[in-house]
Amino acid sequence: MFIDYARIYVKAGDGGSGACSFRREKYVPRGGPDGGDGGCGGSVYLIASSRVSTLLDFRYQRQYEAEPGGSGQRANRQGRTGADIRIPVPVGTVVKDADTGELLADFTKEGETIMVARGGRGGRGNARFATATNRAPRHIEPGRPGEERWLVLELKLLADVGLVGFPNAGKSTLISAISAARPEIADYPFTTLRPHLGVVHADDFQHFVVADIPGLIEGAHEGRGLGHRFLRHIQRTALLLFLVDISVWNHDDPVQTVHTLRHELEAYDTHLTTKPFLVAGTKIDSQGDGQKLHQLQAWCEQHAIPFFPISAVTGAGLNALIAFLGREVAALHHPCVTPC
Ligand SMILES: Nc1nc2c(ncn2[C@@H]2O[C@H](COP(=O)(O)OP(=O)(O)OP(=O)(O)O)[C@@H](O)[C@H]2O)c(=O)[nH]1
Ligand SMILES: [Mg+2]
Repeated sequence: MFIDYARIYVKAGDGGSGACSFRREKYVPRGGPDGGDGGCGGSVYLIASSRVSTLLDFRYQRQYEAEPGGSGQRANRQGRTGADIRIPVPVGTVVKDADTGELLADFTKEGETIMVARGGRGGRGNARFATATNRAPRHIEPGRPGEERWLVLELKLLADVGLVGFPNAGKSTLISAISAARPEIADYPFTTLRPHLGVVHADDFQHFVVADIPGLIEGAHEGRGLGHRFLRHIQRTALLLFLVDISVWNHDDPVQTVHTLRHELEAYDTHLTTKPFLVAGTKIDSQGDGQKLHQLQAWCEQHAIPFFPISAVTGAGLNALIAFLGREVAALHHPCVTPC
């Protein structure tokens, strides 16, 4: 199951309390205070790991509590330090404080780590309170409580190009044709129920990552279809590729389709409509009289929007599309672009 949202509770360990004790040894009268300090409580960390790919684990475990520090001991011995907890989360996870909404982390690299709850400090033992005038203090400090809070974790896939289109537009067929990704493909709407990533080799030196997300429909922002749930996965892409089915079987107006898709993106996050985008007319092997293809192409030219007629089934137009995407992604200096 692909889970991309979770709420978890984290609690760091409380500090141990300081000890109240006096040295007692044979032949040493009035030995003086020797109560040690309490140990610090363990802290809670999140660490980005490529070994986990979804937030599924957080369905089963929602509470994470680190170990408390041990109490101080006699003979000036400090209490044991509580063990830390390190919770692995997928690379691409965004972490926020659930109450304040404050952004705590945006993990983009393997191994990145943040502390989300600091362990409480141990309290001081009575040995620390001895002064010239009070040589036998009985005062000690309790340990400080460990921090606790609720966190919201959101997984946002890291991709360079996001595929956006109505259900059945041919998004999954395209990503299967140009990468090793193998999402489900079928001629009914909402075949794809979770996002998929595919790596596309633009040439010998460059590759980029494409995200196939479940289809959008008009009214998605009101919860229709699968709603907006998956749009968070294209928020970080450098570029959007709109797929418009121009085959004879599809009766939607192609230009209106682009408007509807953009409208839905805007309703989710206005920033998405500021991203550079291009349009591909899909299924040109079945374009019939070509009327819709020409209509869409003319409209794109008029608005200076790059346009590519393609067929993911025959492979027509795919090389030109891949070359263009590769150049654009490289030009936008997206961090995902790396030499092969
Ligand atoms: N003839 C033809 N059929 C295509 C082409 N691309 C996709 N199809 C067909 O169109 C149907 C839908 O394709 P998908 O790739 O599953 O569409 P999708 O956009 O991923 O759909 P959802 O996952 O439901 O959003 C399938 O029956 C595909 O075989 C194409 O280039 N030519
Ligand atoms: Mg699909």
